[in-house]
Amino acid sequence: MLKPQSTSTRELVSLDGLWKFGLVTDDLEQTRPWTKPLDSGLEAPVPASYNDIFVDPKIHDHVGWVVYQRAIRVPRGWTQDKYFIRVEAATHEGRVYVNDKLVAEHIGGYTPFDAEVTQLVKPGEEFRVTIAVNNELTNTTIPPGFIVTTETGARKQTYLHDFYNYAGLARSVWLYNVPDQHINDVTITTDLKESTGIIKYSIDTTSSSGKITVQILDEDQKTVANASGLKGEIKVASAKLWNPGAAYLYQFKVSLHDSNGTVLDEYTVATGIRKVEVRGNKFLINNKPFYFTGFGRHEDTAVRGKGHDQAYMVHDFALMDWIGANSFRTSHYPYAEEVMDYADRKGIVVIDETPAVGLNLAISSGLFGGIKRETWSEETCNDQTREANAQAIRELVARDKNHPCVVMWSIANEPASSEEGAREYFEPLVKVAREADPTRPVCFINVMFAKYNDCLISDLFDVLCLNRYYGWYISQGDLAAAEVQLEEELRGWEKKYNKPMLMTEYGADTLAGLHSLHNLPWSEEFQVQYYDMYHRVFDRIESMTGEQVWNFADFQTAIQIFRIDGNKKGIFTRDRKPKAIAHELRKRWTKIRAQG
Ligand code: GCB
Repeated sequence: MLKPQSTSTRELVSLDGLWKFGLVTDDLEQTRPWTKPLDSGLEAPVPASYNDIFVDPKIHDHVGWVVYQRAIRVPRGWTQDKYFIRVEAATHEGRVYVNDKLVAEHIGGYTPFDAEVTQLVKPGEEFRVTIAVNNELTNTTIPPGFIVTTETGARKQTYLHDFYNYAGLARSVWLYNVPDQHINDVTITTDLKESTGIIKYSIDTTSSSGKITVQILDEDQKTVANASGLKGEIKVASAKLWNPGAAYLYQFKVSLHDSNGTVLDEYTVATGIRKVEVRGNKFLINNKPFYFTGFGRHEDTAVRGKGHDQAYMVHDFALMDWIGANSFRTSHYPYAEEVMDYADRKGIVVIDETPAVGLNLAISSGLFGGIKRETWSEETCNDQTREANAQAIRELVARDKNHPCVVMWSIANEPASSEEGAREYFEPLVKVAREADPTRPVCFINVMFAKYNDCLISDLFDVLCLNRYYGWYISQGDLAAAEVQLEEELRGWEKKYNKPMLMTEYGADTLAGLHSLHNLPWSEEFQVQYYDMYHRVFDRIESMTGEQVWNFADFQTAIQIFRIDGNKKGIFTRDRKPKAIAHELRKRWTKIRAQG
């Protein structure tokens, strides 16, 4: 799944902007809205979630299909080429129609897919494209959800994860071409042997006779190595490494030639040479122990919902740099590809997560009292759910495998890992992840109910990633008791597993501007005390390998009486203003950063 790119042989046309937009309130197959121009009078921006754009509650709370439509012209020069529409994300199911014809279907809301247009429309011609998007979640989707019918007969989407079910076309849409004979895929892994960087690569093309050459360019555009053939190992002497906080990117430039040496296709992958390894209870990047500081985040802003926004992206990274963070987790789904490219360039370390969240029927938005049913059963998360989860892992790895910023895959957040059936569900998925990428560590994110003696799957993974809320959901407000509980538990994990241990979530809801002398939960003072307590404990535990606070910023959730306009555990408010804790974290993390 190579990201569309402009090269000497490829072009791309942005389809971002306003599209005609409409809700589908009757059966999609009966009404066939793609067969005619949409006449709802509505236009929706792409990229953006549609929910908060309009003021109509019917749109905000819609369950089912919506449609986006616009006209596109194929550039007249594309006579020798194949051309596609790339949808970077349609949450959670997308169908692309070219005029009256269905050309692509994709389930999974956060990974890209293509619709080929070549045979249907000639260069120079205009056509109508309709993208239908469905936001429904069921027991066999990832993430899962349940649709209920209320007393009024309305259909309502319920789900177990703690962020609003924003939907639509939240990322870019492109029209792009590739030459008839082209480069299909590039896979790059890197290693280190003393000061020599090793780049292992393999290339897939559609050409049976074409020849491949590879050129490695440094940041001054100087060629530092060459290779040829579909597979190989390239040595870069005295390599400049991709390091956390100090990114260095080589350009891995692939050319496909015919037998006369004429270039048929070209594609370039930004490549950071670095080595990631788990050794004992250490997480090593370039042979040095790495301590994660940073965040669990969300793609979430006012009005746009999950819509990708370059201004917020750059601003958020600037805030992460200001506060001294070196990493984040893409909680709880793959983020826009632009974010991964930017993290590569900025030297930010990423734990890359699938959308497998809410696989735990005992929890509702971090609180107990979810649906009292077994999580792993025929009626709930079953073999089909697991297959959707496997597909989400494969698609995530296929999309992000070449990013140096990605140091670990997280295949699920807080599944019911102590419930019977968890091992049967996860063992095959760990295999899928390791087959898709044998080079990176694999983790899952453990929930507070599945402690070291209860969790049935932790031994399958490389790193222990824990979300803990002592002092918040447990021993609410009592930080002295929480400190004892936290330390006891971390020591228990350390003794049993002796693996690198990472706190991937810990936090307290905090209303910006609420102050108290009495350590009152929800006050800014309490949030400071809460984190102070956790950090005292972490500093006493040898195998702690990092701390990612929950959450970078306040974010929107489904309606819950314990959420006030969303989750307020942000270090920053939803509009990115610092709470008191931001200044405290900055002191700690800039010190850790300075110590290297
Ligand atoms: C969790 C979840 C996260 C929630 C958080 C909370 O454990 O992983 O998605 O937002 O708790 O604030 O309750």
